[in-house]
Amino acid sequence: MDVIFSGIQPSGDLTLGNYLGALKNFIPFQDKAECFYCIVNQHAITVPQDPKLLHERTRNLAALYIAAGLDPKKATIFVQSEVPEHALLGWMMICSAYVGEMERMTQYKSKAQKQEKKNGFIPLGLLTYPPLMAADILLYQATFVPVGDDQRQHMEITRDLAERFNRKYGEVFTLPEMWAPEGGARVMSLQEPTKKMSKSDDNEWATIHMLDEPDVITKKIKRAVTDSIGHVHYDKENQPGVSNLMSIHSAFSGKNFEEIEKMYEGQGYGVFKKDLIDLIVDQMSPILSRYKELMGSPELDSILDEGAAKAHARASITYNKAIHAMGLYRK
Ligand code: AQP
Repeated sequence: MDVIFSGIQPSGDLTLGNYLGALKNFIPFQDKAECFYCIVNQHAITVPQDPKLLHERTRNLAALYIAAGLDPKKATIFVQSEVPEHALLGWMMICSAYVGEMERMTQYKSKAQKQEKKNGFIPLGLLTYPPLMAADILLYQATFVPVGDDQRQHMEITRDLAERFNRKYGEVFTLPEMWAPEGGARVMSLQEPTKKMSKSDDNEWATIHMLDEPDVITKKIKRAVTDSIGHVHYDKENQPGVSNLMSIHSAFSGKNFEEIEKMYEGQGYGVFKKDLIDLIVDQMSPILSRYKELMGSPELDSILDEGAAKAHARASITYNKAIHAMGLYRK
């Protein structure tokens, strides 16, 4: 049976990018594989976080996982810092990694630049993010990892680190495959469509959050950058804004780009944007209502307690194999 692992950082309010690139794709695996879905709070602290907010967002994200359709009876849902093997194996992975290959990671380069500009320093955790992510995945011997297209490079380094460890110390880890939605699904900023939509973007108009109320979604789509060409046409180079909106339409409507172009032939962007708003609101509203119900219920803590125990039981098996392979044990 396939084993699935994935996680999202509680580093801000989840965006449509996180939903379409990751969370939405977690759901179907529950019925055909053994699934581990983590709230990766130790990844979130690779940049400075407000402790109170981080605590709140960790619980909120768990509620959002469930509101979006994850079923704790089918999938193990847990918080990364509650399963110590993540940090323990993470350190072993750091010691197997090379500074040069970490410095080549594009996410490191862009986040490091942003942090240096914002705070005047680059947190070391940003550089060691990929080995921790490798540990997350390898602990569960995951066969598939559903992530957005932006995580491709991190998935490659995960495989490299696993292969390197296996070659040097013996076969301990399963080599995981990335699972990305068809077409790659990278949702771009609504204001700068050549940049990915990110939950830590300071421009509120750039991002649709999963928990935005319908009137907010309407305003944000209406304000989304397009162009003066005036045709609904997929051309990432010359019409990046419209192409991004078409990708979002396609993800919600299930229609391909040709079908969408035909639907709006001879019409301006107004009708297209209005339909897009309806599509997003129709699918996101039930999630918003379920989320509000869950936040007020005590159920959430027992789900996470149980999830941490199940994840720990599984992770400790791989961790023990890894420390024995590496000679990191006494008896
Ligand atoms: N714009 C996006 N399009 C498609 N997928 C995306 N993902 C993120 N943004 C997009 C996918 O969401 C999952 C969780 O991401 P994460 O929280 O681990 O970190 P991230 O990729 O760094 O996401 P953000 O929103 O950009 O967070 P911040 O701003 O905190 O860095 C991953 O599977 C990712 O591919």
